[in-house]
Amino acid sequence: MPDLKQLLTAPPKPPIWPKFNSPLRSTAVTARIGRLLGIAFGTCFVTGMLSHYQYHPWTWLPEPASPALAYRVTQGVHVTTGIATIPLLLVKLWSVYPNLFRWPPIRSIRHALERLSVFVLVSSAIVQLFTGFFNALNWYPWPWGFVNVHRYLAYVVIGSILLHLAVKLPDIKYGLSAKVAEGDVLTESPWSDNPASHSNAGTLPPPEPTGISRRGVLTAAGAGVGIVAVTTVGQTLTPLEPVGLLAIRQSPKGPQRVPVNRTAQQANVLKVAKDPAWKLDVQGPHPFSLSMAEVLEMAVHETGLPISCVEGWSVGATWRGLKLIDVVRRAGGNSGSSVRVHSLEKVGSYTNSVVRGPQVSHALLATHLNGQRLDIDHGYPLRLISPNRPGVLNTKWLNRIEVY
Ligand code: HEM
Ligand SMILES: Nc1nc2c(c(=O)[nH]1)N[C@H]1C(S)=C(S)[C@@H](COP(=O)(O)O)O[C@H]1N2
Ligand SMILES: [Mo]
Repeated sequence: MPDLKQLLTAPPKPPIWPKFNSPLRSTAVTARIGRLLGIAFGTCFVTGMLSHYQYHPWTWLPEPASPALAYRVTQGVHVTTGIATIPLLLVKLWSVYPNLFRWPPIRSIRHALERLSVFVLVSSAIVQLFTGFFNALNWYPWPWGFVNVHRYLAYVVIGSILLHLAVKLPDIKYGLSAKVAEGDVLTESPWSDNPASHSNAGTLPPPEPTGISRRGVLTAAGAGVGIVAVTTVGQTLTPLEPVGLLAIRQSPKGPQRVPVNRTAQQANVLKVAKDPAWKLDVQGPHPFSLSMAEVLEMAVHETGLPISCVEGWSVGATWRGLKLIDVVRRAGGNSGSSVRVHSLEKVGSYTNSVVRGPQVSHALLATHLNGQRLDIDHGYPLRLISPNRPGVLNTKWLNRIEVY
């Protein structure tokens, strides 16, 4: 491979060039933070793919109905680990950013490619974490749709992490085996052209720490992550609600102690949902319809199920209503049928959803929430609620059901 260094003999270093002498930065510190970061990104990736699957389950493998809390747990873990990863990423970048200032900036084609892969990794990770964070805070000013970009970026992030691990393996091995208080320090000493040999490993005496120690850096990073996690997870782990500073949507903040994703007014259903002539139309081999009085008469089944929003908040609640499977059977279907429930809401992505597989036998058409007739914002007069189902698929303001 032609060597760039031979082509352009290293230009002189600019007269003003930053110096980095902090003994706090070292391969041992970076490798430990990197290990945590890898675990966090891996967890985000796996739980994110689960969320994607539950949003769009395969026909041949419909989502299971149990454990009922699974989506609450996996999506809560996704958003909490994701947000808690932000301080960790910042510390990781702090620990390595002097590498940006090594001279000359590019030494060979191989080195240039390695720099490019680091650039892709860092930029995709930053965009992923920050857009995810703001989306979970319900503030999304970017012009591109969140879900698809977030998923494709996830492939880029995970791919570039794997490449990064492969390239840095020797450094990682060295860093994890070195004691935090000892080991090399990241200085201005020349970076080896050969990434397989560690730059400073063992060539420098351990520096005398000044002020905060390397252990202190790791402890501070851990504390930062812990504080962010604890103040976020309150949006899904009810006992931590009181400290949920970053958890903007919590159960006390909506009617009947459940947050509201979109109100009846926003969905433009205020009038139709209150229409006294409302009825539930059921289509299938034997179509029929139920009046409000008939629906309420059948609404004797009670169950405890959470609303688990894809955006990370969730809250447990008690629901009363009629069993979907009873309606399906009366229409001539059975537990193997598929069902599409339709909302009075007519535009947007919430107008209907499909129930399939085990959920058909477990879903409830709810009329009551936490002991009261459904609030208009929670889907009055009738809404779907099903175990282990993303909140977004628990359609509100139902008026029609198709059994097929
Ligand atoms: C601050 C960090 C993060 C936050 C707050 C966050 C938040 C979210 C939210 C709210 C969703 C649901 C989107 C929806 O269906 O409306 C989601 C889905 C997802 N997330 Fe994240 N995320 C973060 C980081 C990550 C990371 C680091 C990865 C992977 C490396 C990742 C991978 C995914 C995937 C694959 C999905 C499924 C997308 C789909 O349904 O097609 N996320 N995330
Ligand atoms: N018709 C309709 N159904 C809907 C929505 C909606 O906007 N319109 N929001 C969904 C989302 S994203 C969630 S998280 C839950 C929230 O239910 P809640 O508002 O009763 O808490 O309802 C789901 N069902
Ligand atoms: Mo949601």
